[in-house]
Amino acid sequence: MAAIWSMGPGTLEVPMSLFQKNRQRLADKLKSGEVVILQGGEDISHYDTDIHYVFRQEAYFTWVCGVKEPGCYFALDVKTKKSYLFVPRLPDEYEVWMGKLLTCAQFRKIYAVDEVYYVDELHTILKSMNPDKLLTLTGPNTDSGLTAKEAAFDGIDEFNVDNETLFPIIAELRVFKTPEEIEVMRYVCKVSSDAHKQVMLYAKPGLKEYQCESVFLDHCYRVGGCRHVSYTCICGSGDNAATLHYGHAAAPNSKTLEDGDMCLFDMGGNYAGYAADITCSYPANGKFTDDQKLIYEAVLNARDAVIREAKPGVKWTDMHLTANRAMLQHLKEGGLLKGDVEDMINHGVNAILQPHGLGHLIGLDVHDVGGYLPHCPPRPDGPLGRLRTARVLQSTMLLTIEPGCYFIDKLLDRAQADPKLSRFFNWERVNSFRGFGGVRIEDDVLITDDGVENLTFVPRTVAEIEEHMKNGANFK
Ligand SMILES: [Mn+2]
Repeated sequence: MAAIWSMGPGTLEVPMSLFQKNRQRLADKLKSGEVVILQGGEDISHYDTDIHYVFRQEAYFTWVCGVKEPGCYFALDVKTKKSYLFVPRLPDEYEVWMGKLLTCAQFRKIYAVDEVYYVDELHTILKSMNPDKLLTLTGPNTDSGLTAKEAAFDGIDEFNVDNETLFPIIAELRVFKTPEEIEVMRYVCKVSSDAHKQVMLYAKPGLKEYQCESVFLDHCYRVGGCRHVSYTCICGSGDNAATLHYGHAAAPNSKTLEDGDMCLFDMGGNYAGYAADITCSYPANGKFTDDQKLIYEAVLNARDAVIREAKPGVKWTDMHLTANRAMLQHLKEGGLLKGDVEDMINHGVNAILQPHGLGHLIGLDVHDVGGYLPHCPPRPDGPLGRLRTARVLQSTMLLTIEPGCYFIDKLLDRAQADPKLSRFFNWERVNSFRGFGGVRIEDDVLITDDGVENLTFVPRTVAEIEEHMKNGANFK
């Protein structure tokens, strides 16, 4: 029987052939005589205690083998195309506290790798392969500024180690999703979309933001088998919706939803390591005011413009500006802005109202790798430097499209004080939106041969949202 992983009936069965294919794609890019060695994630304890964070596997490690346990290594011999998993040799006592110890043969079957050994055999087995080069993985994560942790083990200095070849190759491969990976992304986006729809039905004035968060977590886990979400849920209502990374320790989604608030809920489930990242914005009471509708539809126009125009060959930086133009035009028609839209962009009005980039690559990391690899367009100077990639779109890339419009006091004050920016705003109108918060609309989309496939299925128009919040209890 083909090896699969799932969280049980009703959840997606992920075939281990997904990871076999990734290994094949990797081997095809490397030379005979090279052996890849990756080190998986380790269990991390809460400070000095014996309590651990729920383990999350490192994403490159997941990409090559899908292994869920901590403390492992993985090797791929390019000459033979054979895959090797190395698991920790755990003491008998483990069985008393943690359950049955799996044998190497069992691991081999579960993960459909060619051979399994214990980590203490790693050095000997690698020696027996007699590689010309041992390829380790290290390189910059251009979103976090951190560095991928290179494999290390006793005796590695006896090998000819090359830590430069692998990183750009494997990061580039991760940018392009296989049909098997796209199936997992479809699933996790559907589960996350349904969870957002449940929150939308539940939300009402008087509830806490974290109560809405808990409905999302419940649906993702109970119905979709997603033990993790991809990032800390951002559940801002009212003015909190203008805090881009709300929901952190000092602002833990703890405000009460008020009648008249907009909600901006940015949440995504995670299944088999694959991330969703979806944002819905709607009135807490289920009915848009004219002002809420104006801002919402400005952002929706931006999203629609990108969905219309995104396709292979198009630059992501151009899509960002397409979104900005559509939004600024709508705000101008709504009386918040004045002047020429191109002029506004040249002076940075777009970055006052939407300080972040249009979106990002998504996959095994929510801000997925490959945004600025050496062969790609470099990070632009100036305001476009905020974008997480400046790449040209290609088929089978997966990205988020997430335009937004926020009323952030600090940025509005800056614009008001700067004559070059100030002249584009109708301040009487704009100042009446201070405290409004903001709107973001975020979809996860696949670039196809001639456009995009949207993997997100939530009510998006004003009419759809109002209908769902009023009558959506039996949604499918
Ligand atoms: Mn996002």
